[in-house]
Amino acid sequence: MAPLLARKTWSAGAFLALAAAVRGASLDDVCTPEYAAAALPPTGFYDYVGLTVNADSVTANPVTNYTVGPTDSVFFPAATFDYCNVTFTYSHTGRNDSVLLTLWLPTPDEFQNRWLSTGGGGYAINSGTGSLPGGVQYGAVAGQTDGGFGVDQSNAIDTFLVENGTVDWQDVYMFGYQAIRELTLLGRNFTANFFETNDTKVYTYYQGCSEGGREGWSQVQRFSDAFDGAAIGAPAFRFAFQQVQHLYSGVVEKTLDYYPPPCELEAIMNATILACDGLDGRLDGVVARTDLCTANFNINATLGLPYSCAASSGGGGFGGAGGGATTTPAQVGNVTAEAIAVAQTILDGLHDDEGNRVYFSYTPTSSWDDAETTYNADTGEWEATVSGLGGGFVHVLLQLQEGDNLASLDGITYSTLRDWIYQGWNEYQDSLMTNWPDLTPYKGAGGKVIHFHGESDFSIPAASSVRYWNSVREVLFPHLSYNDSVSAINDFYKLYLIPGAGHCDTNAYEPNGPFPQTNLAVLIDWVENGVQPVTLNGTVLQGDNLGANQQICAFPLRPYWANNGTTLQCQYDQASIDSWNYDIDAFALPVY
Ligand SMILES: *[C@@H]1O[C@H](CO)[C@@H](O)[C@H](O)[C@H]1NC(C)=O
Ligand SMILES: *[C@@H]1O[C@H](CO)[C@@H](O)[C@H](O)[C@H]1NC(C)=O
Ligand SMILES: *[C@@H]1O[C@H](CO)[C@@H](O)[C@H](O)[C@H]1NC(C)=O
Ligand SMILES: *[C@@H]1O[C@H](CO)[C@@H](O)[C@H](O)[C@H]1NC(C)=O
Ligand SMILES: *[C@@H]1O[C@H](CO)[C@@H](O)[C@H](O)[C@H]1NC(C)=O
Ligand SMILES: *[C@@H]1O[C@H](CO)[C@@H](O)[C@H](O)[C@H]1NC(C)=O
Ligand SMILES: *[C@@H]1O[C@H](CO)[C@@H](O)[C@H](O)[C@H]1NC(C)=O
Ligand SMILES: *[C@@H]1O[C@H](CO)[C@@H](O)[C@H](O)[C@H]1NC(C)=O
Ligand SMILES: *[C@@H]1O[C@H](CO)[C@@H](O)[C@H](O)[C@H]1NC(C)=O
Ligand SMILES: *[C@@H]1O[C@H](CO)[C@@H](O)[C@H](O)[C@H]1NC(C)=O
Ligand SMILES: *[C@@H]1O[C@H](CO)[C@@H](O)[C@H](O)[C@H]1NC(C)=O
Ligand SMILES: *[C@@H]1O[C@H](CO)[C@@H](O)[C@H](O)[C@H]1NC(C)=O
Ligand SMILES: [Ca+2]
Repeated sequence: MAPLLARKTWSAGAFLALAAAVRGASLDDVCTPEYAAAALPPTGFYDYVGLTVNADSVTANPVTNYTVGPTDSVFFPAATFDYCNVTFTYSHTGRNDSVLLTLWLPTPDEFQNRWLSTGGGGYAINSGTGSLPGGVQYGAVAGQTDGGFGVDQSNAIDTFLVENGTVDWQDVYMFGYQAIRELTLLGRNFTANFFETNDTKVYTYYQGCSEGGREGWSQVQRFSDAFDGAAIGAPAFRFAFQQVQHLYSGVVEKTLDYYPPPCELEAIMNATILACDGLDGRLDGVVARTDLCTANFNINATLGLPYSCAASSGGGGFGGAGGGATTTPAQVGNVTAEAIAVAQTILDGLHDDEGNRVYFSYTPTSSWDDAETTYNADTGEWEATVSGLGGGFVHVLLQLQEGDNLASLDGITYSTLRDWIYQGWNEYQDSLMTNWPDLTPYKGAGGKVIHFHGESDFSIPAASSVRYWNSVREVLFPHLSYNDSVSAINDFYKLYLIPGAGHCDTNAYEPNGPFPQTNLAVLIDWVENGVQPVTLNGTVLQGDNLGANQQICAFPLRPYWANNGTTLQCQYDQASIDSWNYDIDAFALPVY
């Protein structure tokens, strides 16, 4: 007998009729608050996980003909489907809190025994339902959580302090990993009950990018049964390093006392892409080999290059560091030695005042987002911007002051950044850092990971993902040769660098590059049919080649277009592999 039969609280006759027929039922038959409430996990389940679902909170309504266009999302292809929109709240037993889950259920005839957990971005714990269609179109119930942050679900950092000086550890840990775990446990149990899967396995998946990528890793690193498969993009893990490094570009500008107009840095980037395009064997506007770009292109060559950008009325935007409208004057000039020095120092990565390496930077084809200066209309000068992602971390989580950013970068040296990283690493090692390299339990349970990262990512360095993949490889397979360890890690965890892609997105500056839009289909095939991906399926999602298919090489193999740019080869290139390794010697501990 299905577990829900024992728990139902209303008319037994009506319920039994529905339950027996769930697979043949229509959406309208089952998409009701009563039916959904009956599928909530049983009381014993809550005792075990320390959660209490509020049965009175359940809502459910059918939604028909929901449509995703071919380029509406980079994370899943076009689809039109009906779904059941279910929400309910739960609390932690003994606490008086309330966490809201939102679940999108496929229709009974489309359900394929799958559950998908999803995450957010920035300091958001979810993507405002933007990630849920990716599950439903593959026959999965897709879920997200508000982490208990309520109105702050899109900016959880607002909840990380009780008051100045007092950390709200419950909220930090919910954000760190607990909320996604609870989402998965409750969601897949609800799914099994709702669709009466009985003893049939409900495959459990994850999809997320950036902060959502960190959230995915937070599960894979902790729970053997986290997921059967996870598709994880550009994770914001190694959190203290990742957040503080957002401040580095501004500190470089302050230290060198030069504040390049954004157009000047964009001109350097454009010239870099142009110069490096062909190094991968194909002139297509995509720099598939940023390592060859770093090795062969000297940005000093851009000295004197004319640049010109029109004035902007700031029509679209408010915000910016100053909080005002982003009105900027026309920017016309020639690339200066000062701008090149700023750019090169940023590319070299953060070193402390003694010259020891603290972290690494973006690839040279990445747009200079962290370095983007702010125009001060009062002085007519460009000024360093204080990155909110980095400044918020320091202000709130290190200095324990309510608010959302540091007031300025005055007095901050490279060694200050080092010390902030060390403090954040130390204090949030078990909650936010998320770079535990031992994946033995997850691997042992048969879990799979597809990890990808745009090679022109301007917000999380691509080298961050390479470093973690290498850490896992070395920790799990210390006694194997390099090639054997690559083969061993590839059996459950594959890393793909996406040529030309930006941060969790396509890149307007390199429009002909692919994006792995069908990752969930590839992952499902790996998990359920044992088809381990070799290259990763990619699709061009903009520009003249819209819709074209391109395959993406698995690291450490690197792309090269042979036969005059017509044939993709995934090559073993020792110099390229080595170029992703950095000796972080500013700290005594290893940095995984
Ligand atoms: C699960 O069990 C219920 C009750 O015995 C039955 O009606 C239903 O068809 C079963 N579902 C599956 C997928 O076998
Ligand atoms: C749901 O929870 C109940 C009670 O702990 C358990 O018996 C059942 O196996 C769970 N189902 C799933 C799919 O997790
Ligand atoms: C959904 O779209 C299909 C095809 O356009 C149409 O036939 C159907 O009536 C629509 N259903 C609803 C409920 O709008
Ligand atoms: C889903 O349900 C929630 C809670 O009732 C509601 O706020 C939201 O508007 C619903 N969404 C859709 C698309 O029906
Ligand atoms: C729980 O919260 C509710 C409303 O937010 C309040 O009425 C109730 O007294 C609280 N219970 C406890 C035990 O704090
Ligand atoms: C950089 O290239 C893009 C096209 O990829 C163009 O729109 C932009 O104006 C260029 N910027 C500069 C400063 O030349
Ligand atoms: C670029 O030019 C600067 C200033 O002339 C010089 O110090 C630096 O060494 C040059 N960099 C490279 C990589 O050639
Ligand atoms: C930029 O350099 C060109 C020569 O290459 C020169 O003619 C022009 O005046 C310079 N423009 C500015 C704004 O300095
Ligand atoms: C907390 O700190 C912020 C920033 O330092 C300050 O503006 C605010 O007044 C303080 N709040 C209280 C309640 O002391
Ligand atoms: C490692 O594998 C690559 C092919 O992936 C091959 O080219 C290389 O020679 C191998 N290295 C060793 C030491 O066997
Ligand atoms: C690969 O991507 C193409 C579009 O580029 C798509 O048509 C195809 O279904 C995808 N294959 C898989 C296995 O998802
Ligand atoms: C190589 O490809 C370019 C276009 O990318 C074409 O113009 C050129 O003729 C080709 N060369 C040969 C030898 O086919
Ligand atoms: Ca190219």
